[in-house]
Amino acid sequence: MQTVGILGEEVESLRRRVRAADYLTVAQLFLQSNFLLEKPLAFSDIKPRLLGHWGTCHGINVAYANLRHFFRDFRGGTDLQFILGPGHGFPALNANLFLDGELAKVDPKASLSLAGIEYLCKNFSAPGGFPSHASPLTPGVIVEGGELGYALGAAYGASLGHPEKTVAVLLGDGEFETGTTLASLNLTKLFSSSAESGNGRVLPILHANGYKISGPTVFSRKSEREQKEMLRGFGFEPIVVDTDNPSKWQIALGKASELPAPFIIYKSEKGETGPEEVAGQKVRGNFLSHQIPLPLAGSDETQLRQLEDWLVSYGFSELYTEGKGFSL
Ligand SMILES: Cc1ncc(C[n+]2csc(CCOP(=O)(O)OP(=O)(O)O)c2C)c(N)n1
Repeated sequence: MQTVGILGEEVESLRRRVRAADYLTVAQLFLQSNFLLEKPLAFSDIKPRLLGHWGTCHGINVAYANLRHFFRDFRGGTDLQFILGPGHGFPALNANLFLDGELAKVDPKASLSLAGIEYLCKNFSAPGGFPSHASPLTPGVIVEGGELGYALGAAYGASLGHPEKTVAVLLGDGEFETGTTLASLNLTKLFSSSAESGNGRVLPILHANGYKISGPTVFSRKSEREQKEMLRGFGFEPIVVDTDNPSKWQIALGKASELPAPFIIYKSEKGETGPEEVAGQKVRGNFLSHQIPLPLAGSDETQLRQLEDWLVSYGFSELYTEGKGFSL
């Protein structure tokens, strides 16, 4: 088996990258001004209409950062294509495309500067701006965000005839209840990624955060043994990662790269790194984190301060300095 040695500084850099993406995700959801928190957050800094999805976003940022590190830095630029099933987690994808400079290639206003951060945040989920979900306007997108179900099938399709490519596809455990996704599991029986096949590799990652919009998911209520047996029955070789720890992620990606039909199950808490409890209700680790976890941030002092604490927790001022840029 291939072992992946990951240095302390790589771990630190991955953590910084995820913190930056998380901060920019939350800022897109809530802020219309005061993007660097230069003064205490005020009601006037909050967008008048809060529209977007938080619960899935930290997991997207973790998966994206680790895939990027493994394939680009460790694997020397292997051709990686990333497909996001839960396209409602678009602020996370948008944050990553922004940090990678991919957004600025098609939209120069999204530069890696305060003006670019303002542009990103103000225009998220705003009329004429970035849609709330992944859309055809998103650089590189081949699966839109609005309708769950097609990501896994699209991933197999994208790898056909591209032996150089690995297609990593992040699926939601709610998405995993759609007929389309479940039927697509049969593709392991129709698809080969052997050297002779001329196809690339597909790496499904199931983001099992336990909840969909308004309740628990079926997959995450199965025992781990049942989960693995289900996937083995379809021809996959499951690997479980139950943390956002970069070392464990890099090891899991190393293992996956050695298997013919790997399938990563990523167990997380829905809304991880966000508020634990809002107005007396459990939000983190619950479906209440699915969309906007602090819906009254623009009018309720307690929620506004919770938002401020949440944003401050990422330590963005250590990651970005105006004039110097990002240090990730
Ligand atoms: C086919 C389809 N049915 C329903 C919806 C509405 N919907 C949007 S997000 C969501 C929950 C998705 O849950 P999951 O896939 O687990 O994603 P996550 O928890 O990571 O947000 C649902 C049901 C949809 N977008 N597409």
